[in-house]
Amino acid sequence: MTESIELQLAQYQSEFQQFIPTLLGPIQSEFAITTDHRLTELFEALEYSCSNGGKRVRPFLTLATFQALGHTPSTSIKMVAGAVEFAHCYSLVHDDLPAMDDDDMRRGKPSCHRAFSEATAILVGDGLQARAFELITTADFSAQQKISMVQTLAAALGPRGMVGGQFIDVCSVGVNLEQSHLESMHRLKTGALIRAAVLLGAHAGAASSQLLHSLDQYAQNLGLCFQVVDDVLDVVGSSESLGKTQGKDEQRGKPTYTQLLGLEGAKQTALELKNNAIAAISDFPGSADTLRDLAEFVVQRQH
Ligand code: GRG
Repeated sequence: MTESIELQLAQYQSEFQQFIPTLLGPIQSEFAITTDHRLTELFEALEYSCSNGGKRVRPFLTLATFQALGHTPSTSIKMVAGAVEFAHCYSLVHDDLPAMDDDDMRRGKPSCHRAFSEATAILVGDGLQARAFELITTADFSAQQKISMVQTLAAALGPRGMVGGQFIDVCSVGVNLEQSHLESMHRLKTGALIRAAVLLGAHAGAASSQLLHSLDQYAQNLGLCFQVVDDVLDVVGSSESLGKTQGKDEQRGKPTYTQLLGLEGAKQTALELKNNAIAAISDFPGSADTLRDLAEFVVQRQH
């Protein structure tokens, strides 16, 4: 992994931070004759939930895929990338709720329902998800490209994607899952959105069906790799570096790769998945180097 991927990500993190007001849009809407001042708090909570602390891997993947296809980043692809991150932030806000993972910390600060209220956190999640789709529809791509992006993201977030994976996760506390079941849960819960991040970049970049297939293989391997590394970090990381409670999965009796394969087995699996991801785009030119570096980053990350 080149050192520059970390620098590139750091640069993108600060760029993303500055772009948040544009992504959220103004409080005023065509529906409100005058803006109710209470909406200010909702917007504060929305901004809080997508502000600093995130690695921004998913939107960066969208941009890197678009660039791998030979395009220069535009405001429109940045809006699509923002949509991907908003969908991710929604999932984190809802995942932290008492009825889900019940976590008080996220990205090194109190989780949304702790900083505001449970009702606000539910609405923030719903609001971020809706805004994600609005961002895609207002970006400057063809109608067909936007339909493909909306379909891809909706499928990734829905019952056959992240929500389905989360449901299996919630039902699996204290259950010993076989590896194949653990894998399909993670492919849905975490993998589906990472896959969508890449596929949205591919649709925006008008990838041919052959390139789309290679990028999809890359994304599926990377998505699963990301969650295997997450399981490893839940064991070896610290709450400080993770920005959330370490050891939570084990505490709650959740099935994980480390529990199933041991720490070394899980690390080995992550490496194999990373290698498969990179192999899937071996025919791509140098413009895909950022995607290769990102795969290395995912497996070597410390938080
Ligand atoms: C619909 C009520 C309701 C709930 C749905 C959507 C959902 C609950 C749960 C999503 C599942 C989830 C949160 C998976 C975790 C994926 C994961 C590994 C998150 C951490 O991602 P990072 O490391 O985080 O990229 P940062 O903070 O860097 O963005």
